[in-house]
Amino acid sequence: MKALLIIPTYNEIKNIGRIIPAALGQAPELEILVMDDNSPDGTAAEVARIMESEPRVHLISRPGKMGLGSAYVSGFKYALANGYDYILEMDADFSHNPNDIPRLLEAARKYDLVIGSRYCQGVNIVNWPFKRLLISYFASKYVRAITGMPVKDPTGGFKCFNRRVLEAINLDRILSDGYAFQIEMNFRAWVKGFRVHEVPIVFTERIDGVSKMSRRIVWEAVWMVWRLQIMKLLGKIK
Ligand SMILES: Nc1nc2c(ncn2[C@@H]2O[C@H](COP(=O)(O)OP(=O)(O)OP(=O)(O)O)[C@@H](O)[C@H]2O)c(=O)[nH]1
Ligand SMILES: [Mg+2]
Repeated sequence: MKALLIIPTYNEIKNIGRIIPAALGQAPELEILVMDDNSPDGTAAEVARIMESEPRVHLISRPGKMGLGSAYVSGFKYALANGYDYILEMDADFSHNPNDIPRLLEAARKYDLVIGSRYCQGVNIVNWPFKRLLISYFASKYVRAITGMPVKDPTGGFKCFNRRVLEAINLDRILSDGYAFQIEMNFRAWVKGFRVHEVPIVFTERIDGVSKMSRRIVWEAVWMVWRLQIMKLLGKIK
């Protein structure tokens, strides 16, 4: 069984050197692909240094900040081309706890898409301002109300795909980039009839490094769910 953990990075120099060993320690068969967008802080150089002694780490450097969604799409294509069976997503900033990786992989034996969920056992978020928590929580309700997709945490970025799912989805047709990207991947997998499952995780606000959250990313998600649902009704997503 080959598993690839994709970590997108933009200016994560304070986290990358710690998150890589923390993740590699979770499973002997796990490899890592860092998707870096030419971080000005030298994140890619740090990854290259780690790679000198760690063959389980891979790096793709893009010329500039091109967005989270397209970073994942490039990573997915790399994973498919290189024969990985399970493809995981995780942030670099320790918001996702690497210790949860084995539970995601375990569930991925039975399900096609496993989502680490902040909202499947109450609300599991540490250190978020109340306003941000409210937006995220009601966003998840909103997505469900519009699309009917039975996922409690549709915007989360800690998940594990079986390669079957990524093979079935036309990755060149993905429309969205920020939080909407996570929604869209879940939606397309669910519409195709794949088994989607959530496992509870605790999400912790980043301690080091700078957030790339923006209003644009939130608004993209607000209208994207309508676009996705309308495309489904028109038979353009099936
Ligand atoms: N390659 C690449 N990675 C990105 C880009 N934008 C964000 N990332 C990475 O994607 C992950 C999630 O981004 P964050 O900035 O943590 O976004 P967030 O979790 O919504 O917000 P905070 O945790 O508050 O910072 C982190 O590992 C980022 O470094 C991008 O344009 N390109
Ligand atoms: Mg984060």
